[in-house]
Amino acid sequence: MSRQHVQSMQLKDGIAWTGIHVDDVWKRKVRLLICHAMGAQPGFDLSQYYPRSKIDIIVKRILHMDMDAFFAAVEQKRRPDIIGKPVVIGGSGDPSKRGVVSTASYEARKFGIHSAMPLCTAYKLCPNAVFLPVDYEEYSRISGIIKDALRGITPILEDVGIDEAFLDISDVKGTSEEIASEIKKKVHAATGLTCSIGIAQNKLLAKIASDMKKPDGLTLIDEKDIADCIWPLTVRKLWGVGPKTEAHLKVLQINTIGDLAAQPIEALVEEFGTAYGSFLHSASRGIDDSELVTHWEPKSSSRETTFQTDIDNWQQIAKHLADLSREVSKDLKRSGYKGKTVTIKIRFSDFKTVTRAKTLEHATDVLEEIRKAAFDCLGRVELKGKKVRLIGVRAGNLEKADCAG
Ligand code: TTP
Ligand code: MG
Repeated sequence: MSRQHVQSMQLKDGIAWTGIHVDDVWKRKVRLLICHAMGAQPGFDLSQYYPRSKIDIIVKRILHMDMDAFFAAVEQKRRPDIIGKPVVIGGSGDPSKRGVVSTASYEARKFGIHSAMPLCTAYKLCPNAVFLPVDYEEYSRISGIIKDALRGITPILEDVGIDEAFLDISDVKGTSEEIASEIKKKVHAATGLTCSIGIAQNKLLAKIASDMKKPDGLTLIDEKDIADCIWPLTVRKLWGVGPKTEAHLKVLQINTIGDLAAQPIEALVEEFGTAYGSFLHSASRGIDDSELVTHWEPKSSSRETTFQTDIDNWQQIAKHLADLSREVSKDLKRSGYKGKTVTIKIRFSDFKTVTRAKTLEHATDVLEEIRKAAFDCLGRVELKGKKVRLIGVRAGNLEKADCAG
């Protein structure tokens, strides 16, 4: 165990032990060793004696999953005629109009097209690409299916974005390769799409790893790989380093993660302050003790509908608004929350979107109150001569129902 960082740790019954950042091979050995020292029989549950959290400090195995060219892949899946073609998703899908690229299929990326590029630039690079509008509702639906499939592997999941998640697989049976293969199979069976996976001892390294062999990749990183695999990468690959920090570091002639790791902590603290300077110092060495965030208090509860055909009939609009209010009320009751602000969203056929909000005196989950507020809001939207593509209702400013008045 000569490579391991050793720190002293005292286990519950007084056996002196060494807390260690172990790689995959050592994980089982550490568990076995503890069990052996306790004279344990097969089937013995170590967690009865040592709190899970303490053992996890030693043996964490974190997996990061990120879908490949997500929005474009969803579109290619539902329109087989555009499989294998350069596909660009962004704005209203019309490159002669304003808007930026949300994502591009791997075929389109060969032309230099990437996220956040103006649609008109993408068109110049590849006029034959298929340009499509963003259908956020559909991507969210597929995202939900993917997260459900992942929860079948472990409930210890942090939902970090529409197409990515962290899973703590420390206690999942099987090798890292077996678990990754199981996830890829499940995601593909549920959606027909591919994903890339990174596995490491913490979130920071797992996130970098999942991006290393895209698409349909699997990368395992452990401590001994940091110098060879992580240090040559640009500082932007570190989660938490954005364009501003990148520019700041460039001025200091720090371009790679290795350049950053070579800096004394004092220099980074002086340049970036105590918190961020220390973060940069640890991150560049692959150190990250952050836990998975598996539960968030909801900020709002919302429902929306996109119509097959745009509508301009007030009766129809009113009916949908009433239905959505009913669903929001049900969702709130189910989750035990009440909302104080009701907001409606109307998207017209030209993709212009307006929102109107009403704040109530008390937080509520009562259908009549939500519906009345939604209709008050609708009365403040100019509908004349316009066709509606989408309607949404949201209850925000949430309070726990048992605390709300
Ligand atoms: P990413 O995972 O960053 O990109 P991606 O899934 O399209 O491609 P990759 O294979 O490299 O992971 O983002 C997920 C989705 O989020 C992406 O499909 C579209 C959306 N998105 C934007 O709308 N704007 C952006 O600037 C980025 C980066 C992503
Ligand atoms: Mg992705």
